[in-house]
Amino acid sequence: MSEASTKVSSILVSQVDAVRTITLNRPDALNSLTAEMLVEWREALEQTVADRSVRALVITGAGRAFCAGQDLADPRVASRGDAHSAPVDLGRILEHFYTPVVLGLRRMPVPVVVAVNGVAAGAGANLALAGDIVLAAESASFIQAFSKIGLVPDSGGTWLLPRLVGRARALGLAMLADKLSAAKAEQIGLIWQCVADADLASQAQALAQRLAAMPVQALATIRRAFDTAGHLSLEEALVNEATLQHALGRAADFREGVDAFATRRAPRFTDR
Ligand code: T3D
Repeated sequence: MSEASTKVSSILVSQVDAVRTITLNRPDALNSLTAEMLVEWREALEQTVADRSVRALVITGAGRAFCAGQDLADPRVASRGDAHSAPVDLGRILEHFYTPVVLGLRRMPVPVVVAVNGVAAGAGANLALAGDIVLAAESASFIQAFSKIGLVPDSGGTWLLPRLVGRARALGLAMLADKLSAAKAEQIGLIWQCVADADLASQAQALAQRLAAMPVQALATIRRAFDTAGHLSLEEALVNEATLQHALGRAADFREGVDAFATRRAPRFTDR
């Protein structure tokens, strides 16, 4: 008699109307990241880019955690700390497995809502913060766990944290690696909003549905303009804004938005 085995994917993908949801799905390991999971996450992001029916993306976690960062028990991507075993090249691991996910989120042509349902630690915290609008349940928390194991914040942390909360707070978070509550994360501007646990999923979905009905090409361009402006002078930023506005001003969504305003009707945006 043959035994049927069902492979449970570490990444779940679902869709309601134009809102796709990617759920990190290794709840027994606090959704900590294995090589296989990072590849599946990257593939799910690539499929989202290719599917023009998607106009907003939600990222969340299954179970009690959002993501505990790198799976420290996965020998393919984590050194066991054994002095006699050959060290794993963490730089290579980051470039190969993590960077495509960070850039995939940051270059997504539609807005990205992250619903942080529980603890987000290490790379799990910084992948959450790579989203455009980050909601967190009251019971969720953020930990820049890297310094506890002798590493620097990765997955974009060194770039993101000072931009989000300023150098003083970024250094405090990264060096001390203390657990930051969702309420405090909202208070210091690390995330958009802390919401009641019971409301997280519905609020994230409602927000994503609202964004999906907006001119998403413009929303993705806003993200890109903010990311770019960080290293531009005011003069250069003004040039960049003119370039972006030049392109958006020729897009169908701009005509639709202005016409809808003038004729007092609800707009129907289609660009992506
Ligand atoms: O390739 C590379 O290594 C480079 C990339 C690095 C990127 C990184 O993300 S480095 C940072 C890695 N993450 C961490 O250091 C976080 C480690 N985990 C924790 O600090 C805590 O577990 C949490 C704060 C996340 C949660 O605490 P708590 O008290 O709610 O749960 P717990 O009891 O500590 O953990 C529950 C189980 O999950 C436990 O297993 P057990 O005892 O039930 O069998 C624990 O070992 C496991 N677990 C938690 N985090 C990880 C993990 N297993 C593997 N990897 C983890 N990251």
